[in-house]
Parts: sequence; C-alpha cells; structure tokens
Amino acid sequence: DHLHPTHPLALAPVAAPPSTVDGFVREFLLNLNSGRGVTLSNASATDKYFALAHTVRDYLMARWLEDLRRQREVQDKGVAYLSAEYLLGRQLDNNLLASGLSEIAEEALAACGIDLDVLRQQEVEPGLGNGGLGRLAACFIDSLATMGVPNVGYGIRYEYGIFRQTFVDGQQAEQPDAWLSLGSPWEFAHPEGAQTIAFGGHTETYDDEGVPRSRWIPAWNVQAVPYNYMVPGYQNGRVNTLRLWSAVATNSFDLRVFNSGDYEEAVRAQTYAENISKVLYPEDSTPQGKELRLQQQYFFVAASIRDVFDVMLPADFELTNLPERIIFQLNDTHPVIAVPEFMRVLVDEKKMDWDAAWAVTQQCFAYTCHTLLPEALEVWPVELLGRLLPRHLEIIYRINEDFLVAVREKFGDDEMRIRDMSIIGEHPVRSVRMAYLATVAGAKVNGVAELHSQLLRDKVLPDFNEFYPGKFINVTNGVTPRRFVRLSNPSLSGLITDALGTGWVTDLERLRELEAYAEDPEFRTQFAEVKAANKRLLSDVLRERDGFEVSDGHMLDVMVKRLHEYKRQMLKVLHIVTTYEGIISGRVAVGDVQPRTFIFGAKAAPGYVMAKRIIHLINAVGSVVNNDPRVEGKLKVLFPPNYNVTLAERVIPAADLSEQISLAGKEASGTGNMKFALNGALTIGTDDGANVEIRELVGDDNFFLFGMSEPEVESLWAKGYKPSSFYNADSGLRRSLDLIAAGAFSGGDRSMFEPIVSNLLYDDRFMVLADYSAYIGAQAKVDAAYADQDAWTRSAILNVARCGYFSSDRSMRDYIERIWHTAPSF
Ligand code: B1N
Repeated sequence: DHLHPTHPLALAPVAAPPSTVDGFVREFLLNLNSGRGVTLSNASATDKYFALAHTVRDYLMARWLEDLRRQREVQDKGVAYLSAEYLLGRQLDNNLLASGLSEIAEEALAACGIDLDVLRQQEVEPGLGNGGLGRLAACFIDSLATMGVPNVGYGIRYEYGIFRQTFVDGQQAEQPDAWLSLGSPWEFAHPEGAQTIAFGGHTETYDDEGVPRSRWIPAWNVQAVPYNYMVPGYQNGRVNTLRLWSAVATNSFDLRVFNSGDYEEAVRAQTYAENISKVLYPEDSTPQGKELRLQQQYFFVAASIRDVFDVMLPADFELTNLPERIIFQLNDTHPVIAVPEFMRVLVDEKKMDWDAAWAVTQQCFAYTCHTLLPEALEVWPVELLGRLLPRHLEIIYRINEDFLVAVREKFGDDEMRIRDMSIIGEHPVRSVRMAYLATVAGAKVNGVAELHSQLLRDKVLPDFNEFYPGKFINVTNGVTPRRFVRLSNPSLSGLITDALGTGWVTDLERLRELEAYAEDPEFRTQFAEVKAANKRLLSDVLRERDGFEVSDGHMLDVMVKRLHEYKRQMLKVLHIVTTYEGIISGRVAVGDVQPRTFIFGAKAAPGYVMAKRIIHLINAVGSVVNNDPRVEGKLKVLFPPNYNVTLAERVIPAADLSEQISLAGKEASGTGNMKFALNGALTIGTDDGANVEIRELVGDDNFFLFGMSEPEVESLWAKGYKPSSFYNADSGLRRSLDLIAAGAFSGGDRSMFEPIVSNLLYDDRFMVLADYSAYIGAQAKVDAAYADQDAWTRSAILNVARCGYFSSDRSMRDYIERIWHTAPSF
C-alpha cells in the first residue's frame, strides 16, 4: 500500500483546506505551530504574518501544482516574459483576493483575536524595480494569470531592491532595502534546480566531423538558483509562476584558488560571484553601462533560456517547432543579450545550422521599447562585451554582417545609412546598440502608447521601420484593476459593484456603464463621500508614517513618479512658488485660491545630482510654505519619503488632481496617469505618452490639457530655444525664479539652488520655462473647476467610466493578438 510515484495520490496535489472560517483558523494555527514553532499566545506579529502567508499559500498550492503539471503535459504555446525588474508590491492582500479568501481570513483572524490590517503592515514589499517599467511587468503577469494564458515571468531575485529613501535636512539619503532580512514567505527556493552560468574566457573553432564549428571556453561560472513565486489569477483557480534567479558561487569557481592556499582570495571570489544578484541598479531611464549590470542581464536570461530547454520542453522536442511553443518578450533592452545566447545554444550546443537557427530566433523574440530618451538606449562597449561574453560578440558580429548585406540589397550602398543602421556603433567607442539588435531579431517591436510608437517609427528608428514594414506596432500600456482599483480603493469598488455587479474587475470596459450614473445626484454624492473617505485614510497613513497633517477640504494635487528632469517636477515647484508668492505679496486675493495640498513622491537615482537638488528644493519650499502663517490653511506641501507601491495604493485613491506634466515627446507612456484617472482624479497634463489617449477617452471637458505638443517642441528647438526670453517675458515666472535665486527657501543662501535656476535659465533641456505660462493658466482653470464640487465630481466619475481601456487585461489581449498568438489554456 505504499504511495508509489505513479499512485494517483502521489501524482495529484493534496487538496486545499476547506474554504471556511474554521478550516482557515485550523490551517493558520497549524502554520503557527509547525511553521513558526510558536503557539498563538506567544506569537509575534512577524510569526502571525508568516503563518497567515503560509496559510494563503496552502490554499493556492493545489491549483499551482496542478497548473504546473498540466502545462508540462499540454505543451501549448507560452510566453516567457524576460524582465530585469518586477515591482510587485505587497503580496498578502493580492493573494487573499485572488483566492477569494479575504473575508474568510478576516473573520478567522478576528476569531483568533488578530486584526488582519496589523498583519498586512508586517509585509515588506518586494521592490525589485525602479518605476513604471517594473510595475508594468507585475501588472502584465497578473493579467496573464487572470486570463489563463500560460506564462512564466523570468527575472532576478535581487537581495536588495530599490533603496529606501529618507530625507536628511531635506536631502535624499539612501538606505539599503534589506527586504529579505526576515525571509519571504512567498518564495520557493529550488537550489537543486540551479543552472550553471558561464562568463569570460575565449572561443575556438574546431572540426566537428567535417563541419567547422565554434565553441566557447569560459573562464568562470556561477550558479543561478531559481526561486518560484505564485502568480494567482483573480478568482479563477489559475496560478502561474514568476521565476527569479539568485546567484551563488559554484564550488569549481574557487576550488583552484582554495587549493593554492589563498583562502582570502577564494572567499573574495565567492563574493564576486554572489554580487551578481546583490542589488537592483537604481537608475530609471538612464542606465550607466556598468560591467556588473551586463553580468546581471546575461545571468538571468541565460538561466531562463536554459530553463526553457531543460525544464519546459521534452527532451526530444523538434527545435524548428520552437515558435509554436514559446515566445520570449524582451522588456526593454535589458534582456536583449538573450538573442545571441539563444543563437549560441541552437548553433553551438544543439548543432543547428545558422540560417535555420536565425529563422527560429526571429520568430521566438519580440521587443518592447519603453523610452525615447537617447541616453536611455543601452549600448555596450565591444571591449566589455567581448571580455565578458566573447562568443556572444562573435554571434552579434555575424548577425550584423548578414543584416547589413540585406540592408545593402534593399537600400543600395548608402554608406551613411549603413553606418546609421549598423548594430555596431563606432562613436565614442565601438559598441553594441542593443535596441538595434532587438529590432533586427524581434518578430515585432512595440512602443507603449500611440504617440510613443509613432515617434519610434518616425524619429528613433525610421530606417528600421522602412526596412521592416509592419514590424513596428503599438500596444498601449495598462494597469491591473485588481491591485489598483479593487484592492487599493475598496470604497470605490463597493460603489461600482453596487451599481454594476462584480464583473468589472475582469472586464474593465464595463465601467462605461457608470456614465449614466454621473448624471445621478445621489451617485455623485456617494462618489464624493468615497473620495473624502479615501482622503481621511491617506491622512491617517501620513500621520502615522511621517507625522504629517492633511487638512480637511483641501484639493489633493499629486505628483508621484521618479524624479527626472524630463518629468518636470520643476514646473510643479514653480506653480507652488508662484501661488505662494502671489498670496504673500498680496497680488492674489487669498479667497481666490482653492485650498490645496501638494503631495510629492519621488526617488532620484543616487548619482543623478540635478534630480537630488530638485528633491532638496521641494523640501525647502515645503518647509517655508508650511510654516508661513500667511498661507496657513491655504497651501501645504507634503513630500513623504520612500514613495513605493504600498504608498501609491494609499495616495492614488485620495487624489483630486493628477500631475502628468512631462515635456511632450519624452514620457513613453506613463502608467500612474492611468491609475489616477481610474480612481477618479482629473488630470492636468501635456499631450504626451498615454495622456493623449486618456484625454481622447475622457474628453477635453474632463482633462486639463496644457503646453506644447510634440511637433511644437520640435519646431521651437529647430528655431533655437532661449529659456531666458521666456523669463524676460513673464513677470510671474521672473518673480518665482528670482525668489528661489534670492535664497527665500534656503535661509538667504543664494548658492544652494543656484544650479537649478541657472540650468533653467541657460539650458533647460526640457523646456520648463517655455511651458510655464500655459501651465499656470491651466492651473487657474483647475481652481475654477474645483470651486464647483458637484461638476468636478461628475468629471471624476466620467474619468472612471471612460478609462476601462487602460486595464492591463486589454494590453495583454493586444500582445496576444498582435505579437504572441497564444491562447488561454484550460
Ligand atoms: O516605462 C514605463 C512607461 O510608462 C514610462 O513612460 C517609461 O519611462 C518607463 C532603464 C527604464 N522606460 N525606461 C525605463 C527603467 C529602468 C532602467 O534601468 C530604463 N523605464 C521606462 C512602462 O512602459
């Protein structure tokens, strides 16, 4: 009666515990006892949080194991999403919601004398991303699980995620994010499934029974240990997998050094290997080109590709059929080294003929570009790449040679064009242009909003667009309504569900039905009450977290996103200073200004000096404004440090006004803009990124558009932009900049913010001064509109009703139809 491996009970997962309060209590106590080694009476909050998380896992486990088994059995086409970042946010609530256990858990814990909310606060969010790009990846895998599409998300298990931000005298200081210090209850380590990932060394050619071949003789290697995370779909019994790799030194790595007796060198070498997954690079949009970053990139994509070949595919799989089985989606250029790695595996290891391998590769990859900033397009010096990955450099050269032959065939011997299109750039040093490599290899290249995709075709990669007609497409970004409406805004969700039923959570276009409710005064009152309640919740959080007081009756004007000059936090600062100066000088009647609280959230890359200065200035302006009795009760500036997903979930539902004020043509899409609109904030924004589509959907009456359009920006540049002429022409701008320059926010110190002021006056790459007066004008319209609360609420409802398009479920459907050609399974 043994449970032989083929016994039905051994094949099938053990059933989940009963979905009842009693069943939950029992499982929870079991986890406290046998998982934590404590009883309820002496359990710490950490113990209880871990036991709760394990209990939720227990409910999801049977489905996960079953899905994994079926995926191996069915072998239908799956998406391997390759992303260096996943900005997941807290897992507990999401997983409770997905498994339909929220109420049961709350009751069960109450029966044990525990407040679920206290346990929620115990979770340290996994901040394994910088901003929009990483959060997008997290939204996408949520949607794929919810839609039942086979998918594995591959990435890096950074030991330290995005740094924790504090302010010291108003200036940003960074602390390491030791998110794993207590362990994570959500991960499943599989050290036995480690892959060996090699680096360095040299290549050689050899005779393989008459066929000349190349091979790579690497110099060193590390182990990539997979950690699996459940990605549960929303109440559909589906659980997909996120697989993050962690670097561990191999024995072989340091054995020789150990044997030579140099113990310290051996230990140092071990540290070197384990550095690979140590820390997330904190640059958003401006990667630094560091060797360790390339090591990270190769490390995780090589492990992921090996995983697909060794674990997902059966041993006898016919490789020419790969495009029917797998598509690798490249989340920006960060994983693009996967292309030569895939070719290396096919050609060197699987002994496939080059042309056949290249044909397969071109169908198995697709590339998403997330930027327009030239400095954000990754390039790797040939010297560095060749030293770290010599065989890959050879492969890239070969791809480029064949590509340029084809370019000559199509365009003739246009040497300028050949140089421009080459995957290898020559200046300032010979380098591999990763975006070009991705474009040549990818079946499709997509931008992330209509305007962005158009600019990619017309401005960034026009030669490639001409060479590859039909390759460039758009897929507008989206956000998951589970986390960013249902979980983060339960009051609004309740109101929507009362009106429409529950279906909207997985079919967000159904929000359209709210349009009619916008005309219902009763509904408007309820909607306004929801907003007010969310403001009180935010107020509680900010009091507890930062000691801030949020005044009742203020408009909440919110700008939360990474600090970057192109996003133009400085425009916001100038608006605050202008309003402040107007009131204290008596030029503006206090009564004409709507009471406002300005909320900022922003991290600056630690090496980005100008961004850090701007953070300092925001805090400095805040401390003057907040302590000036002349504007008391009128203006307030709050800058809670360490903006992250957890704080976003509190701030966004409370916001009245969403600031989306980048210079037109610079923000690829933005996704915060979508989250705000879906939570009933009105946008003040430029015609940039997905703002364009938001405005088209919500209508001009429900959106505060201002500023130059992208073509206007271009033509002003072409004419020769002189910021000082805007300074001279606008007295409000002059007074505001002069006030900053005079030291009004730096205790009379004129040098402190001088670099910001002179940068705006003499350089101003992002045309802050050119858009200043339009922005101030639009803010006056905001003030006027906010004075009519009922009309404002109606607009807010229409924003919610008309933004269902921005569900990441829709984005995923677009990827599926236009790029992946996959289907939901079981
Ligand atoms: O990707 C988001 C977009 O909504 C944003 O507009 C865009 O700025 C953002 C290097 C990036 N683009 N590039 C990055 C992040 C980290 C890094 O090391 C670049 N992030 C974006 C989602 O499409």
